[in-house]
Formats: sequence, C-alpha cells, structure tokens
Amino acid sequence: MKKNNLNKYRLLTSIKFTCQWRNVALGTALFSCWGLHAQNPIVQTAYTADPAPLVYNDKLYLYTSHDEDGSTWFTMNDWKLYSTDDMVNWTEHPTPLSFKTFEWAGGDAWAAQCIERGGKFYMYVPVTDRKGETAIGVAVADSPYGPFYDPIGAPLVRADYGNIDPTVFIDEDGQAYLYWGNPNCYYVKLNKDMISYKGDIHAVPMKPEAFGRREGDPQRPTLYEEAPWLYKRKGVYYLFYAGGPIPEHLAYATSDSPEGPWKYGGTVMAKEGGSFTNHPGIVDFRGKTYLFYHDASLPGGSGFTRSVCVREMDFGRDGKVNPVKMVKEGVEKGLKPLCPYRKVEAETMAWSKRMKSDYNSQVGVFVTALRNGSYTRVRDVDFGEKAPSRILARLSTTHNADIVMEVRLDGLEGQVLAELKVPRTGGSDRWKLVEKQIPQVTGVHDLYFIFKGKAMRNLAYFDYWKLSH
Ligand code: FUB
Repeated sequence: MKKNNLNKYRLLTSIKFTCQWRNVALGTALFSCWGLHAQNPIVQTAYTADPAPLVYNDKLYLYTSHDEDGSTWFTMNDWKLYSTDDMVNWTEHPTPLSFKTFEWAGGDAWAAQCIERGGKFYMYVPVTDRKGETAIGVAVADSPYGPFYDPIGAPLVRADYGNIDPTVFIDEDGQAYLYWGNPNCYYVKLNKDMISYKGDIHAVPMKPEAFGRREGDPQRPTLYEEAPWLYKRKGVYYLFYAGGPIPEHLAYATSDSPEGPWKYGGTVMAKEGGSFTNHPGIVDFRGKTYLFYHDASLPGGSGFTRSVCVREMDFGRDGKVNPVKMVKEGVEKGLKPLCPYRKVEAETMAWSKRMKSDYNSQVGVFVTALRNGSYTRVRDVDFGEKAPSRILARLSTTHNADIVMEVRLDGLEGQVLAELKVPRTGGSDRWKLVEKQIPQVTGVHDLYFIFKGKAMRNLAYFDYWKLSH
C-alpha cells in the first residue's frame, strides 16, 4: 500500500472506531429484550461477522469471520464455519482456516467467501501481509470443511490499496469474477483454475447513478463503502454492498452484465443493529432467498464483537429488492424436522444462553455450559409416532458438586424428559456416556438442554446426544 493510501486507509478505520462508540448505546437499547424465542443472531457461542453463505449438496454452509472475545478493534485471526439443512438449527464445525495458513500473511482474517467448482472449494480471503499491506489470497480444499491450503504461496491479487472483502461469482457460461475493495470497488476475471486471473484489474467507476449519491465528501462521491456481494436472479446481476457513511446500511445496484455498468437500486437494510459495519451475503436455498448480515446484538456486542443474523428476503415483480428489517425472530419456520435417532452434536442448536463452543482433538467441537442455568435449544425434534425410551449424552465436568443436565420439552419450564447427572471426568479431554430412561413422547418438539449446579464457572462440557427406542 502506498504511503498516502495507507494513511487514507488508517483514517477510514479510525473513523469507524470513533463511530462505534456512538452506536454501542443504541445497540444495547435496541436489543435489551434479547428473548427466549429469538432466532437472531444465529450464532450465540462466539462473535461472528461478515457472513458468506454457500449452498452445496442441499446443505447451507455459512463461513464467517470471527471477532475475538473482548475485542476493541478488528481482532480477527481465523474464520468459522456453520451449516444447516433446516435454517433454524445450526451446527458449528472446526475452524476451517486461519490467516496463519498463508505464510506471507501477518494477520487480519477479515471478510471472506468460499465457492465450489468441480468438487473443490476455493476460499477467497483478505489479509494483511507481513509488510502491513492488504491483499487478497485464495485457499483450496477438497471439502467445504477443509482442510484448506494455500496453493500459490503468495497473494492472488492486489490493487493499489484497500484490498478487502472479496466476493466471488461463477456465471452460467463458466466465467468466474472476483470483486473486492474499500473505498474503491475492483474486479478481475478468474481463470478456470480459480487460483489465477486473466487481464487487468478493473476499477468499477464510482458514479452516483451506479451506487447512489453521497453528499459532502468529494473523495467518496457514492454510497459504496465496502462488502460487495454478487448475485444473479432471472438474468439480472445484483451487486449488493455496504453503503456509507458509517454506520453502514446495505444497498444494491443491478446490471445486465457481471461487469456492469451498474444502476443504483436503493437501500436493502437501513442503518441499525448497533454495529457501525454491516456486510451482506445472499443465497438461494430450497426455493427461498436469504439475506445474511451482522449486528451487535449478542451480550457484550459492539462494532468489534458482532454477530451474524439471517432473514428471508424477496423481490418485487420488477426485480427490485424489498427492504429487509433487522429482527430478532429471524427465520421463524424451520424447513424440516430434526432426526434425534442418530448422534446430534451438542453444537447443533437453534439458540443458547451462556454457552461457549470449543474444540479438542478427542471429540472435535463441543460446548461448555458456563453457569447455572446455561442452556441450548434444539428446534423441531421429530420423536415420530413411536415414542423413544432412552436418551444418551456424552458429558463431562471438572467439578465435584452435583451438576445435572435437564432435558425439557418445549420450554425452559417444560416437561422434564430426563435429568442426567454430569460425570466428573476431570476435563473436556475426558468424557463419559450417560443414559437415562425417558417418559413416552411422540410428535415434533423443541428440546432444551439446561445445566444446573452450584459451581461458579465452566459447569459442564457437552459433546452429543441421541434418542433410542
Ligand atoms: O470484518 C472486518 C471488516 O468490517 C470487513 O472487512 C468489512 O466488510 C466490515 O464488516
């Protein structure tokens, strides 16, 4: 990054920093009614941002960036991965990629996107290199879960400055495009190998008719700020983006070509949610279109401890995007019930409170109940017409005191299905299976796993559960 541009970039981020504090109070007030039946944010066990959905083999994978707990800056070292097939229960998977995979990178695992081509998965990431300059890298894997590796050992592409927020799109004719950038928006055509590009880096003309007019800032004549996301529907190309000035809103432009010219379409999501950034990710899944975005609605949330949310979105007959409001309800109706007769990971959940996710090589991802009353909620569990007779769970704790996991139906005060005593194994690297008889229940229910006990912290660890006849 040239010196002037580096200063400009620093100015950009320092402005963001200042505005963040103005928004904390607003965010806290807006989300103080963080309720029992909330579905947003969809991840409560970590701070997540910059959602990038990918549909593959009838499953929705969601890659996110990851704000470290307690961050007061964009402290981001790795990316996270979640998946769903019902849009209400989400499963966390092991960390798919860290900036450390790129030997040339110094940090800043910011907004990324993953795409599949020919059975391989290509993840485009922005990182800061060891000299402190921004660049776009690419990592490849044979599965959406990784492991991802750096196939070129160097940045894939970089313009003069502001190389962040890559979005990738493959058109029906097979041509792939990579867009990125703040404050400019750049694009290149990718080669079929997806790890190199052809031709020049193009700067998208920053015209008010393309991105909307910004008043009072000759350096930035349009609303375009960052976070481009390319999407195609009924032959129309949509370029969604985060619009400024900050706090950001979401907006879009359309074109009849993936290379523009773009025509400003309007606002998709107003400035709200308590985070001074926002970031769109749009995807079609099982006949519906979803808009992923982020806000600051988790307890402790701010512009640097964000959380990913989702809402269904729709379009007018003329192709115009109907504006979407941030709501805590999120997706209210699941797409299908969940089968409890095979191992269900504890980190598969619709909601949780005071739970943290973690990983070790013994069991992979598991969750920790932090305090008395910590719980997870799993939605739409289909017991079927024949009632199961037993529940099995893999649990552990370090505490001597009596710690139980209550399993309740349809609410925190609902019918008790079972009370499982959590075995004292000595740590999250040692586990025991606990099994209990349960009363006769049929049909579809929400299940609550509630941890109770007197220990002050890290009450219990929970790996998976399963019902059987
Ligand atoms: O997450 C870091 C940065 O904040 C992203 O690159 C931007 O899109 C904004 O969300």
